[in-house]
Formats: sequence, structure tokens, C-alpha cells
Amino acid sequence: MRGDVTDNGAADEVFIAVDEGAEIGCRALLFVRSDEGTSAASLDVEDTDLGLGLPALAGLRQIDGGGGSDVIVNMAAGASTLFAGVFVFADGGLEQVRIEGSQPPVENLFAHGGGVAQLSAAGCAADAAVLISTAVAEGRRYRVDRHTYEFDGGVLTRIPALDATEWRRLERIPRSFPEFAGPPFSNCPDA
Ligand SMILES: [Ca+2]
Repeated sequence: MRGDVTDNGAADEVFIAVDEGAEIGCRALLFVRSDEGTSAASLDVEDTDLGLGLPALAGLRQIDGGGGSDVIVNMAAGASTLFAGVFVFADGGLEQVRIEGSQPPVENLFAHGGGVAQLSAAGCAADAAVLISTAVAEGRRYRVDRHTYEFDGGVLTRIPALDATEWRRLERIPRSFPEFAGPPFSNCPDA
């Protein structure tokens, strides 16, 4: 995959390398190679399952509102939910965006998908904010909870005053709430 992650005006090469025989922490790495050098970030946590075609590059988008393109990586999969991480280039290196209040085993991961009982989604809101949303079946409709996070350095910090809850029928959710309309961050600006 190619894009200007380092924000130096030229396209960088973005790729993942997996070596199942390497030490934990080094078995899966994200690389960004620019004219000026190569940066890496670990995609490997202790219980990472490398056997399902993951981690995998999911795309480049402008998520934090500035600098280079941001890298979306599908990191883990549940029964019907994918978990993505976001990596930004800052201070000369690749860093995984952290999510305030998130906990292992899905620490700093954005859930997407689900079944008829519950759906999860993540996407962009105005002013470089990020929405992390869930839709939970309640009778014939779904309760949609949308939480807004803003970047504070490399950490997404929740803004409780912007929490919002609405109810919709399932088929109306993607039209009403764009973060549910496609893969994680697909409503964010093209990088
Ligand atoms: Ca950026």
C-alpha cells in the first residue's frame, strides 16, 4: 500500500511483515518506508493470533485532522467483529493511537461489526473528532450510543458532554450514522 504517512510530500511504502518464529512483540510489524528512512511499530501483543490472515492493512485515511495519512490495520477478529488499530506518524516514528479507558484484550482497538443483538462502529466526526458507537437491540429498535473522542497528543480522549443516544430501526442505522455504513473510518477524509 502507498501513501504519504510521513507527510514529506512523497508517497511512502506501507507494509506488514509477519514472522511467527520471532519473539513476542516482534512477530508482526507495521513498516513505513520513505525516502528518509524506515519506521516500524509492533502489531503483536501477547495473545495475538497470527493464523487468520491478521494483522492486515485496511487502508489509509486522515483521522487525526493533520499531518500525514493515518494507517488502519485490522488486528484481531472475534466471531463476527473485527478489531482495528490506527497508527499515526508523529515525532519521527509510527505510534499506535491510544483510546482513553480501553482495556485488554481489545485495548486501543476499534470494534466493527457484530450480529443482530449488537453492532459496533468507529468513524470520523467534524473537527478531527472520532466517534465510537454501539447499537444494541431493544425490542424492535436499536439503541445507538455514540461517544465522541478528541485527540490529545496520541490519545483519544472521550468528551462525555458530547455523548448521544438515539433509537433507530436496524435498516436506518447506516443512513443515520455514517460510521456504521462501511469499514472502520471509511467516512474519514481520503488521505
Ligand atoms: Ca494524520
